Amino acid sequence: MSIDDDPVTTLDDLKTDLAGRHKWTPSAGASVDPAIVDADMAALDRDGYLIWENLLSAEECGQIRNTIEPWLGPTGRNSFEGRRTQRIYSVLSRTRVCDSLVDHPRVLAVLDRLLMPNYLLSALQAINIQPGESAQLPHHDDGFYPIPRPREPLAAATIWAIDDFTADNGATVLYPGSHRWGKRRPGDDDPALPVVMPAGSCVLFVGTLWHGGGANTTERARLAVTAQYCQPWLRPMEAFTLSIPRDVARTLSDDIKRMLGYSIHPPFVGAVDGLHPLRLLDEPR
Ligand SMILES: O=C(O)CCC(=O)C(=O)O
Repeated sequence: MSIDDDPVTTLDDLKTDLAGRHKWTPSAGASVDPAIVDADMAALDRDGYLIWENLLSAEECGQIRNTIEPWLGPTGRNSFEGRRTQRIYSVLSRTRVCDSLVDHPRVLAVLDRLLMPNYLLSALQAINIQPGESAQLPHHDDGFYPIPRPREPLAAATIWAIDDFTADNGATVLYPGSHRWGKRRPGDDDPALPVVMPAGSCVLFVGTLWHGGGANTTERARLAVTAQYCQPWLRPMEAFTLSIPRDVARTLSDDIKRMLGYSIHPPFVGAVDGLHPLRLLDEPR
């Protein structure tokens, strides 16, 4: 074959994976029964969110709490972060205890269909809403990207309840169906749904769904962990390739490595020196 036998005449001709050594592989989501994923996708399309109850055991929630609680300190810098809300950013660079939330097969099975291959982890944060906190400003998570609505979601979020979520302790409040709205914002007449779910459960919603943290009128804090994901051609909220040393990255699951940015949106987005970024992890330490 001559070097002239492979002409590229349109951008579509460049959509294939150029990687030789590091070919794309299916995610852990491939282990989930496609009929189950079909049902999840139907709920997501209709409502903009879906809830999975009791994915984590009480022991797993306890382990996450014990790891995170000692780090809880200052409260938010504005009312969006929450003046009575404690946030731990970049959880992935601090502990391995939440990895199994980030690459949970049920989550990845949905993301595999919702987003383009090699979607990225955009944030991994713990959010502890303390007593007396008021409701957060409603927002949609991909609203930080300046692309007008209505449109397909550019991102998706999971919020994992580490405490029981109740209607009065700060459970996330969703506006069902609002993922289809155009420019408008939620008003007083729009039905708002507090995501009441037991500890260990997870709500996943698309980046176009309006939502916010709820008011906490109880005497106890509400702890959650949120993992957020975005299209592979967007800039994630947290710069994980800068915050996670390569020695740590080498120890992570293939799915998490891919979601941190050790992957490519073909043909070149995310490349390092023209090559696949996973080569950085192959190099001698
Ligand atoms: O903590 C929650 O329930 C939601 C928080 C949230 O949506 C955010 O901070 O962007």
